[in-house]
Amino acid sequence: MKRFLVAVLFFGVIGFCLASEPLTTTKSLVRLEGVTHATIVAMADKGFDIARAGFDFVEVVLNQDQIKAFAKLSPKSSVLITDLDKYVSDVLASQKAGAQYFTYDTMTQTLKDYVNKYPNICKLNSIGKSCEGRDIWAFKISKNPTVDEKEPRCLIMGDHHAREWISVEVPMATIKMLLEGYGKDERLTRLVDTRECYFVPMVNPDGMTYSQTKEKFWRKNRRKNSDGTFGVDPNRNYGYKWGGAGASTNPSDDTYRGPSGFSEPETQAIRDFAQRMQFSADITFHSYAELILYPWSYATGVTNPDEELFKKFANELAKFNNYTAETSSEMYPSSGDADDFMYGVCKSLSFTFELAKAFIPAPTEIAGICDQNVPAVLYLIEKSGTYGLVTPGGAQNIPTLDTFSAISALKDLEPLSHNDIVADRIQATMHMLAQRVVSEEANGESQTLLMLQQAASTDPSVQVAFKLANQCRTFEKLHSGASKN
Ligand code: 0X9
Ligand code: ZN
Repeated sequence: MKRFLVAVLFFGVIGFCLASEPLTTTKSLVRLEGVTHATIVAMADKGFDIARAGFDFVEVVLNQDQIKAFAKLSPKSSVLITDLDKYVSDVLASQKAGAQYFTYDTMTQTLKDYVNKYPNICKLNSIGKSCEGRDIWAFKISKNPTVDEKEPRCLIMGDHHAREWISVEVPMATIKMLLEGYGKDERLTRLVDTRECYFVPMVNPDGMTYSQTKEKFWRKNRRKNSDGTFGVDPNRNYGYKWGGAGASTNPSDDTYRGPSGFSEPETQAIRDFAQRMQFSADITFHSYAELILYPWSYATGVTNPDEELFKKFANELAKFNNYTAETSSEMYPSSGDADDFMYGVCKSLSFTFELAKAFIPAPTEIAGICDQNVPAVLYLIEKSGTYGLVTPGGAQNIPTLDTFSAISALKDLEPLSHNDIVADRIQATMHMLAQRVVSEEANGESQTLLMLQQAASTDPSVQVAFKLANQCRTFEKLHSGASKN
């Protein structure tokens, strides 16, 4: 009963907070304790800028009047950051050479330098322009980068939200690791040789630049809205399930969804790019909360047909960074998110990582956060060739998939083979391997058979494929023998 009363009071306060528009502009990050999940959902729905939510608490951006109103009801509430704008300028002031956050200009220059230094394994393309006319860069890493090869494709994105500077750093650190490790490290070389990795480290370059230069605690893009306010939340503007829960219709809110789905050039650029490329898997980086989220975002209680696969994959990713893996809407439902579009429309295995314990960690923490997360990104790149086989793009790649990845897919997907689509892809992969064994044998080669034999000796899930390959060889021998007679 007490909980019910508290919930009712909280709803009242939410209404009051919205009715009384900010009298003061200083924004703080506040932790409210003893909040029900229904209240958190209602707050998300009303356009509150929620940074982190748990079972009975929420960390949310509030102005001073809102803080006073909530404090009456949540005596255990505490202000985590008093002045968010000052916090941003302090972080900027504390930057030292060698431990700096990327800006749009330094990121662009770094990517261009990489193309000059590693022309055989990377390529830089603009996939569109932002509201203010900045190029949105997509950086490709793969052997033969100018050719669209039939290899598993994955996409790594950062900075949908302007102030989440750390979300640019992890994609950039992954790029660095792949380029510098190519030809030196066996696994990194294999990934570059057998995958097409795409990075869009800064989806929202205008917002990022505004956040870094005007010392504003800014989240959205820099669209000039029809009522004179600025900004649409790019992560409420994707067209799949656009306009539902957890997205605001008020242009001055931080979670403003825009006038229509894909009204913004930044989300249009990602939409067109993703639909053209048919990615098998993707990660969108945000901050903060140390979470790995997977669809659906737009509502609770809606079935994700690939839930089991997402859960398994997410828990494996979480082993690298010790983050908590959960359904996106468990945090709070929100519609128009990138991950729902990437999975719902593009059928990519799509994850959102909420990095770190703060929106903008101290610059000295950048390296540690990258070290913690780059291995998870490399794992996703690797698994875009195995788990990714269940996606439409992945299925198309089966005929040309490298043998190492194909055998990994048999091992990885076997526990999920009760799912019809997974079972289908396993069959297709086994037949592809058997055909490869037969055609190699016609040329006096046996590398695929030997790899299958070795894997089958330690892993029962490969034994069926090995038997099939042997049957095909025998059949082929009999057949070619018979046709000679
Ligand atoms: O609200 C968002 O867009 C993301 N959180 S953030 O604090 N970085 O703004 C969450 C995206 C995933 N979606 C849901 N949890 N619904
Ligand atoms: Zn975000």
